[in-house]
Amino acid sequence: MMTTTPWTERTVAVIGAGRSGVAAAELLVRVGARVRLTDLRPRSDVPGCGRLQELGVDLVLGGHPDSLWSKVDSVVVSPGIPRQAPALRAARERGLEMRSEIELAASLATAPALAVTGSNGKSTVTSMVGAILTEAGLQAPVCGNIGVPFSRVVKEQLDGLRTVDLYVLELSSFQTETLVDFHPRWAGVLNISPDHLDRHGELRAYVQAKLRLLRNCGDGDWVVYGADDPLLSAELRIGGATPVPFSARPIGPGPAAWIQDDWIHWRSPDHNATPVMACSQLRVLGRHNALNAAAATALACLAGATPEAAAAALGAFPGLEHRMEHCGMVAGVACINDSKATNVGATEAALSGLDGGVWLILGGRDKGSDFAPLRAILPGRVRRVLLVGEASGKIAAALRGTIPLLPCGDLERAVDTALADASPGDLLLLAPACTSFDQYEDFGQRGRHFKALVAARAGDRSALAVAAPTREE
Ligand code: UMA
Ligand code: ADP
Repeated sequence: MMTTTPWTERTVAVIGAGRSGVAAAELLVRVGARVRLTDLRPRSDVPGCGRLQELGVDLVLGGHPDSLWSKVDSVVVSPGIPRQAPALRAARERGLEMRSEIELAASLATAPALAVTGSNGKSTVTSMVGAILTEAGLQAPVCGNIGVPFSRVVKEQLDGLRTVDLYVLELSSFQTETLVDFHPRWAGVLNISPDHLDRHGELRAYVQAKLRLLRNCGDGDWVVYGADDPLLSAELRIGGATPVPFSARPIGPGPAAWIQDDWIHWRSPDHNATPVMACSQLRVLGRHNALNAAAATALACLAGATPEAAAAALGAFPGLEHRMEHCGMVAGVACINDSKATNVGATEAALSGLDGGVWLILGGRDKGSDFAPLRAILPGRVRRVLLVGEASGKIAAALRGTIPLLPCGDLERAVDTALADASPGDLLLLAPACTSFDQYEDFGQRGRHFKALVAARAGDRSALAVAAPTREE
């Protein structure tokens, strides 16, 4: 049965036919809107066109012609489209109401939302929260930036294919920067370190974009935040919501999660402090992941889980692919795939938990980052930096004079160079502080390539004969 919604009978232009745009178009059809879906990409590059047309979606592909706007009432925008894009400028000039895909889904959602943002750890924490809430017996689909569009989950709910107690959303800065009415009952802001400056321009705009998540939070809402992050603590404005810090040290007196003597602790809003689990029981690697587990415990317990459910789910949580993923040993050298470390903060976190003997692969496509902060963390931990991809020159300029830098060009040469000289007990770490888009489709493809290179070399040092690249210094 079709219920009338604010979108019913309206003509809506959906900009971008990627995952979000397609899910938004399908949701809009479901609630009785007339949908025009447009993308710069030609029809041959947009999968599923036949199905969309069968649903009645009008496709305008290969560009955004003026005819696109005829009779349009509202516009729904995909997160990957920057504010300055000509299509959005054209919509603004016509005075059209614009909403993000997240706002569209939220306007039709029927359960409360728990939303997580931050520069690093979002996917890990949202997945942990989802696992804890599932353990606690709640229907809590994990969606958003993690890869499953919010609109798809809301449509499945309207179709009667799933029930939802609460949505667990990962939101990127591309998704928070355009929020208007979205109102999470539980918000998590994990940390803020520079990222996506190629899109947001300056750090201030990036920070403001992230903190927009909290604009509608007030009485009765909860804001879980990383209390050890100086930038976040300085900029955070919580208003009437209840602040719930998480920290690597005991913190209080109100509700909080913290780590003490290598245990995760939780103090509930009614002042019950509980030791939840030992960090050594976590399967994920690194101190940052223990903090992620503390943040997830706070969010999930506020949303209805028990500390026991948190301990059970976190003790079984295997970690996500491409995040500090132990992917094999080659002649005593442990290989770790952290391909998702696409900014400097993530690389720092990866290194901060390691003591020494690291062969670090850095590089790829630069996002307007300052690599100089890595200078402080390399000495004593990293033996050699192996440089790959477009950003090699910029990184070399930023790190020169710290430790030896070896320009390798691509991942295969970097892996072989490291494994040829590394000693048993050393560690080969792909945590590149850059995106993969110069050489790969995405971080997943880069991580899988790294794992394949490691697997092919496991146990076979004779296969490592490579010409050593020129030493940078
Ligand atoms: N396009 C136009 N006109 C323009 C500009 C772009 O038509 O002027 C088109 C592009 O050709 C593309 C579409 O618009 O087809 C934009 O799609 P999109 O980039 O918004 O990508 P989606 O496939 O919809 O995926 C998005 C998120 N992508 C981005 O934010 C870049 C996915 O996050 C998310 O999983 C998905 O929605 C579901 O919610 C990915 C990501 O890389 C994982 N996120 C960034 C990150 O994590 O760092 C922010
Ligand atoms: P996001 O979804 O925010 O990109 P992920 O969980 O996918 O976060 O992790 C992205 C990268 O950040 C990985 O390299 C991971 O090892 C690293 N990371 C995870 N949690 C943290 C954290 N709390 N602080 C810093 N880096 C982190």
